Amino acid sequence: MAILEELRAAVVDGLAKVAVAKVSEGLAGGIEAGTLLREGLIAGMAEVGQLYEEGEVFVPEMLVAARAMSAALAVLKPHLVAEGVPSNGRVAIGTTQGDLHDIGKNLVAMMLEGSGYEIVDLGVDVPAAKFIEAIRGGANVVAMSALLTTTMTNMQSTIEAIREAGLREQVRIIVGGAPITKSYADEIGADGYAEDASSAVRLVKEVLAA
Ligand code: B1M
Repeated sequence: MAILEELRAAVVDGLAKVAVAKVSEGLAGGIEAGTLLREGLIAGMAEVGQLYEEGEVFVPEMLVAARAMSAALAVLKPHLVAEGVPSNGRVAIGTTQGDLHDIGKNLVAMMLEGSGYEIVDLGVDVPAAKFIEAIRGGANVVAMSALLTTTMTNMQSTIEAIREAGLREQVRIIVGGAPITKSYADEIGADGYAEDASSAVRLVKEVLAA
């Protein structure tokens, strides 16, 4: 369908107004919200993720694409709810306590949202208690971001607090951010590490399937 292809292309090219218009056009033309989500928005973000991994686009293009996706998703959301399109899972995401960097975290959240996950964005400077509250509220995945060597250690104390609260078995915990490595994630007992936003989408799918 031409409209789905145009919607996908609008996301890839980061054209928010076009993406919004295509979603409205699609809905008016009787295309189901779930189809617009999967074959337009998610397909577009998947392509952007692929282009990023191949070095064909960089963070600015990815941010612009994610914003176009978010703008279109805002129009689509009430229709998705009405159609009862199931969420792939609920992800509580936040930057660890003491850390105010949120550009990367927002990018990860937008990519996940575009891939069909429900996002509980806890913001920046998030204490362990807030992650715990989100798990009690039904989050299946906790995604923590840290950009400072001084705040990455709070990932470990958060995991510890989740364990002490007796909730470790019911949630998958993944981590990312510039100073984080796979070996650090293993050392602190996280379930996974993602280097960038597109691999975070793959990782969430993997940990939920495990
Ligand atoms: Co700050 N800062 N900063 N800063 N800042 C860094 C991180 C730094 C490396 C700069 C430097 O010195 N070269 C340095 C950290 C040094 C260190 O700890 N080793 C630093 C410092 C020191 C500081 C302050 C302490 C400076 C000061 O006040 N003296 C201060 C700390 C404030 C605080 O947090 N308490 C500070 C403040 C700030 C600003 C507020 C000015 C601003 C943040 C604005 C904002 O976020 N709203 C800022 C910025 C912009 C940066 C740099 C320049 C850029 C960060 C960024 O947004 N990158 C950064 C230098 C750098 O990284 N080159 C720097 C783009 C973003 C898309 O990438 O966040 O890495 P990134 O996210 C990626 C991946 O890491 C991954 O996916 C994303 C997309 O691909 N990812 C995840 C991220 N989170 C993930 C979570 C996941 C999975 C993947 O979940 C599973």
